[in-house]
Amino acid sequence: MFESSYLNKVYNELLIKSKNEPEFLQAVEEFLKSIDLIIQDHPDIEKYSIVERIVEPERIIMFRVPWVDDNNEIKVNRGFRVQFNSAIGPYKGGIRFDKSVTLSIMKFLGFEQMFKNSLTGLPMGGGKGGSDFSPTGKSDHEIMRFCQSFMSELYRHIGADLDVPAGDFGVGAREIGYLFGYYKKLKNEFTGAFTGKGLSFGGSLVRREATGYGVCYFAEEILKNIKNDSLKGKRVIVTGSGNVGTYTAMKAVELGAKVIAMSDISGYIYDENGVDVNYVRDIKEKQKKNLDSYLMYQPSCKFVPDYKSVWTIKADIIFPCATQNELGIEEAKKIVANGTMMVCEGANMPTTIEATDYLMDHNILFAPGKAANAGGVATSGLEMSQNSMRFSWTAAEVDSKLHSIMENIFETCYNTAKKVGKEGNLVVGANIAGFLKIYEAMVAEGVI
Ligand code: NDP
Ligand code: 2IT
Repeated sequence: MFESSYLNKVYNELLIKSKNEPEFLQAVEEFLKSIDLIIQDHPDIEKYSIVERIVEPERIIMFRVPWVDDNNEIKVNRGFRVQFNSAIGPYKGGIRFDKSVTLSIMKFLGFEQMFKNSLTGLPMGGGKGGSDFSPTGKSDHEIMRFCQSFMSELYRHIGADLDVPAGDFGVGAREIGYLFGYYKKLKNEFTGAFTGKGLSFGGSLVRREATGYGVCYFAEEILKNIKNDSLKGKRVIVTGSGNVGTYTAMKAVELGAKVIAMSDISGYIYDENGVDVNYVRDIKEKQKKNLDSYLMYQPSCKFVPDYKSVWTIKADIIFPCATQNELGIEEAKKIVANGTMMVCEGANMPTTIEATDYLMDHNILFAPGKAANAGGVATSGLEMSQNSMRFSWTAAEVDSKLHSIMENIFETCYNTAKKVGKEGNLVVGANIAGFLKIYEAMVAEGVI
């Protein structure tokens, strides 16, 4: 599979050890395809068994999360925290609540997070956590009781200098409030052991918007540097209307693009005149409804109750911001046939390996999530700095730091790809650049 016999050996062993972890194996395979290009020039990678070590999480915590629902019935979920790698800083990464959560999904997310965090240039290691609990349809009290039970175990494994969780799919402001509140009570101290906090208790301005804003800043860098172009006037599709999708859509509009379609689990809305992205945010954040309710606001818009068919719409740029593997080979073929210019990932690993190769083979500009969506965790890093300093930056200050971090990530990925003879291949650039810093730290820190 790989040119390097060392990588083949390590990956074949992992195939056996992690045979029930398809998402994790997918993330590792995609990463190793890039590392294959530099392995000959870096004999220390094999000498120090870096790949064997980097694919093995430093620690995995799995725990029971019992809670009582509104009917007084006892429910049990499974909780996870994967502390993947702390070579360059404390473990850092979000918490996901969704019924699909498995150890494989936690490990793939923790693995990706490690390289993403390295790319930000900030001192953060990689981790991820979550539970197979779905907040959808639960009352506020049920969610609070669940979060408290989850934290009653997790609190002993996290801390401002140890492991700093944040939100992810299914974990937004409400959940973070309940999780942080209980952490604070159990530890009996107020420290920045969580990011994405509310503004009244240590959160950073622009953290809520940061992932989506960063996705657009990254897309702008690609267009500017590779095509001498910009988002202005581009017709855009955004999949997923959660935290990442909503703020990607809002920033895209601010930068002059027209968002013609957005999706959620209930289906997609399509309007050639442009979707009112502020109203979509209102539906999802305040009304907590499905996108079909957009029709009441704008009856001329089209609603299709099948999120999968959103890929048939013709657009210049697609931002997949929903979930892993939402864009497979069939979707990629439609995207190419539609003459799309760029796919810029807002979600983590939304594109399968086959689809990624197909898109890039057909000259579609492709931005991998671990680079394009790094603005969220980068701003989490800025929140950690502000908490340590007991100080807050203004929105303009945070936004400008976020903007320059995204510019730097683009430049790093672009230059790294060029150096290994793959100019324009940002997947290779992101994987290699993210890895090299961790590798150097792992060699320096010894066999641990
Ligand atoms: P949210 O829970 O806020 O939103 C997820 C959205 O996706 C919801 O609108 C949901 O619909 C929708 N959805 C779920 N599955 C599908 C699907 N197959 N097709 C279309 N829509 C779908 O999550 P986030 O926005 O936080 O996360 C989205 C992705 O971005 C994840 O991959 C996450 O790991 C990644 N990410 C998140 C970051 C963050 O800071 N939050 C940072 C970097 C990456 P409905 O509303 O109907 O449930
Ligand atoms: O995937 C991600 O980068 C996130 N969910 C954000 C992590 C963070 O710690 O802010």
